[in-house]
Amino acid sequence: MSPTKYGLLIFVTLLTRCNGATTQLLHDSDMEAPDLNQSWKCNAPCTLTHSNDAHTGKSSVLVTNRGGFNDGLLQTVQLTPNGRYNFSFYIKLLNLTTGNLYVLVQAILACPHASWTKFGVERYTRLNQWTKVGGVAHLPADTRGCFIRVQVADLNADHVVDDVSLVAVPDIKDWRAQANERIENIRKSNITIRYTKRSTSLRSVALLAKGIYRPRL
Ligand SMILES: *[C@@H]1O[C@H](CO)[C@@H](O)[C@H](O)[C@H]1NC(C)=O
Ligand SMILES: *[C@@H]1O[C@H](CO)[C@@H](O)[C@H](O)[C@H]1NC(C)=O
Ligand SMILES: *[C@@H]1O[C@H](CO)[C@@H](O)[C@H](O)[C@H]1NC(C)=O
Ligand SMILES: *[C@@H]1O[C@H](CO)[C@@H](O)[C@H](O)[C@H]1NC(C)=O
Ligand SMILES: [Ca+2]
Repeated sequence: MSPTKYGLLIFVTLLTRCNGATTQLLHDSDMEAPDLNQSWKCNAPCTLTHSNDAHTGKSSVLVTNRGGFNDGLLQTVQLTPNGRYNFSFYIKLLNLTTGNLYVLVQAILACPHASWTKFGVERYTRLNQWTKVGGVAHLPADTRGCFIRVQVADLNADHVVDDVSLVAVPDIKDWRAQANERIENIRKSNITIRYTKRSTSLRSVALLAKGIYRPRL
């Protein structure tokens, strides 16, 4: 590496650090490391291999031969009890059980001493397109032995996964103040309601006006 490039790398690294709160907690989160098996594991039977069908970079992980509904890609993690985290990944389904058009995909944290934490659910994940699954969730009080998991509800749905991310999200301490401010702003601003035949329920329109309800487009 040239000195200039090296300097730039340090600069970018420092910049990322100073920006804070975005430290990636997963190992090999982009599936580019030569030895996939060092960071990623299967929950019970399944086979993990590199695929060049990548979301970013050169490779992703191909998950095949899954032995059960809950089996699939996992990585063990050490997290703060009751913490707030963002867990997400990109998935592309390569096949489905014949007759199925879509499948439920979930971003889950499983801890042996607590119930599952759901970070994201994509009920209608379709074939052959990269789909992002995940979001922010609160952790249980006991986070010993937890692992993040990519859960695909069709046993025959082989898939590739890339750009898995787990980061801590700071707690919003003054949430009440922020909520009040938001309510004030909504109350004082003019509202434009566009009524179409598709907005069937008056309740939806009312919630839409309040900025609470967002229609699925
Ligand atoms: C990882 O393990 C799988 C078996 O689960 C094997 O097929 C694959 O070659 C291994 N990959 C590496 C890089 O060792
Ligand atoms: C969670 O992280 C993903 C990946 O970095 C990002 O795209 C997404 O916007 C984040 N979600 C929230 C709610 O912060
Ligand atoms: C999914 O595709 C893989 C290879 O691409 C194949 O081995 C497997 O049998 C297929 N499964 C189904 C249910 O079609
Ligand atoms: C709301 O609409 C009224 C009437 O058109 C206008 O006088 C007022 O300035 C608007 N207020 C805002 C905050 O845009
Ligand atoms: Ca990648």
